[in-house]
Amino acid sequence: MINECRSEAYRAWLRYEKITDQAWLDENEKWLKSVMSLQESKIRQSAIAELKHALTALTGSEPKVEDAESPYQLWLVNSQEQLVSVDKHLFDGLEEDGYIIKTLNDFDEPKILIGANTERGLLYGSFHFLRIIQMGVSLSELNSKNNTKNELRMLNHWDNMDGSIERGYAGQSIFFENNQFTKNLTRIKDYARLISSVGINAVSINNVNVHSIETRLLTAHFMEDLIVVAEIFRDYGVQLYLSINFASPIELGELSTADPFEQDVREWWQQKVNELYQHIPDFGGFVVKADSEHRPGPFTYGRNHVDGANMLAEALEPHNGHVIWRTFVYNCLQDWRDRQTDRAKAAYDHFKPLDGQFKENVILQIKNGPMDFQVREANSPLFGAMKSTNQMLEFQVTQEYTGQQIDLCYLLPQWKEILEFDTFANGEGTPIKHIVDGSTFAYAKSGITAVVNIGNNDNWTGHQLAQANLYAYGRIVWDPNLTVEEITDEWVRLTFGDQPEVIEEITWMLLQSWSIYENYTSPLGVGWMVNPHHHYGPNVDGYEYSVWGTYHFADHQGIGVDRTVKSGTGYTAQYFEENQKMYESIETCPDELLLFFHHVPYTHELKSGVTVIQHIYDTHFEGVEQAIQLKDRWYRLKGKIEEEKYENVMNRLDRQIENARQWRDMINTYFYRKSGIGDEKNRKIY
Ligand code: GCW
Repeated sequence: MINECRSEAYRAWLRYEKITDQAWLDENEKWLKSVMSLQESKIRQSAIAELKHALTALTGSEPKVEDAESPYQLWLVNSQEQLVSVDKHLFDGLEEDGYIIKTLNDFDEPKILIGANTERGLLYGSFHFLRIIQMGVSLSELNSKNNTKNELRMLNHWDNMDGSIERGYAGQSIFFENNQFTKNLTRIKDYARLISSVGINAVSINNVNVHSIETRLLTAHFMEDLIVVAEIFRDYGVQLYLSINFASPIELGELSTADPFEQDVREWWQQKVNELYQHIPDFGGFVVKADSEHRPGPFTYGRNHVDGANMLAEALEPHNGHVIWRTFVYNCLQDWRDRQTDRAKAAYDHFKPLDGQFKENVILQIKNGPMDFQVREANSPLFGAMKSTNQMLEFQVTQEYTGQQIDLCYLLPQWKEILEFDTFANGEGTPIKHIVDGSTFAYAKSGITAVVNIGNNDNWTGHQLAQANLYAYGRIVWDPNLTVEEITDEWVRLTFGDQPEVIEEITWMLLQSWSIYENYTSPLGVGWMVNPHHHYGPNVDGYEYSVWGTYHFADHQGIGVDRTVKSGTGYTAQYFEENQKMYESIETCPDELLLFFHHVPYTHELKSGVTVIQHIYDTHFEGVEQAIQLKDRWYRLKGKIEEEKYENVMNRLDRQIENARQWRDMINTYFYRKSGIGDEKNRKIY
């Protein structure tokens, strides 16, 4: 049963508004009255439940579900099934999760086929079919084959068992409260539906910072709960993973060491893993943050990442489980006086030399940038740098550094840029998307993951429009070749319906929002300048004299981090030659990353002809104007969209404008005072 009586906002992009286009219904409704399916797998039941629920809502009448042919049906067919009337060649070229949606016009009373090799494929095909309907496409000539590019399409939750969420901006955890699992399983099921509708097939449910209570997730104490949650996800084709504490054997009081070279320790993990798989045979594996930001790891015992990861991999291997080992490893106790240590270099320096030594079932999880999910930073040079080690990409959907779901910041354009970035790892034309989909170096397993942005707020994401980030993430990971425009258009229509003005305004707002946010925050790729700890709002020197390795080095003459080989930290050398050259020289380094790679005088002229200092002033004044424009645009939608959604966004836009003003004035004032150079346009600076 699918929850029907929830708010519009809760239903997100699965709201299935009644179709009012009578001409479309006259032509197509005949296919929406009967679903034929011969099998009864759990995943199939999820697909059928969705179709029933959605078609009822969309057309006003409930379709029959039948196991025999009748005119004009919707057919769900797995290629394994013996269904004589379907030509088996139609399935040619379909991969594991792929599906075909085709109008079978050689029948007198044509059918629509949703076909796949797996039950999961049928579920994805069903969700896609429902999207097609809502996009107003005629059903009479459908013919599309759709394979995903990424095997692993994952979400990481940073949820703690006390119910809090690290970097969560949409309420509390939907999994945990008071150091227990929640009793609200319906919400988890609705979440499983939501994410499987965009193709997500794996989730880790607890924070990568595994504290003491979460360490016990591996014990019998929580096994029953894990089994239940795994089952809810399984019915939607989603595999369950856990983040683990490398020091578990010690913290659970069972051993005195966690040294991966100790036989006791290895056996301990094997036994834990065996127990888990006894109860959850399709368990995905472990996500591991080790020797990173004070988390325990193999370094304590003089071992390295290979030793640590391979020990866990050995335990998981017999069960087809995976170790997802994070590369977010750097010195978080840096001396700010030391200008040679460069946090951006750390992941590459730690991991590149280990290429080829990890077991087949280890995947390195690499953040998109070498620093930490800034509004703009360079792409990690690790992508493609390890030919013989499985790699996956980590994005951040939760808006830690991009407005915390108070400010609007639609991240799809950023992700698209990153995925298309040419690494030159295998010559020209080796974009990051082709590294992490495994095609360039034939990785055994790879894909994309992201820190998710949901919590138990009624609308899931705090900011109504932040739902777009979750939707877009799933869709771009399914197929990185989709365009920003296509995905955005889908989300807007599914969530807000098809009034042209509504579509136009919201699309504009989403597509401008990343650049607006960048305009009023830290300039030209230098990053940070945020308030320490919570990371919202401006504080130019908040991290300047800290241990975190996150500096801008502004003085009275200039600003930026010199990461060149010639005169700086030498970071540029981590890229393949073409990119190395591009970033090394001020002439060819793209302006938007200028201060990430170079320290320049305020008077340095950008390619636009404007000086750095003037650019800072211009973008910060403009950013506030643009934030106000966002509000003006939204105001035009009053009365045209559902009240609760309207108010939610309006309220946040007011806070965004306030935040933007704060950024503008602090940044402009700071740099005016540092540089002594005034604004050419004489605007108000304090
Ligand atoms: O972005 C930083 C966050 C930490 C986070 C860490 C990580 C889970 O500020 O809150 O810890 O990265 O990715 O491990």
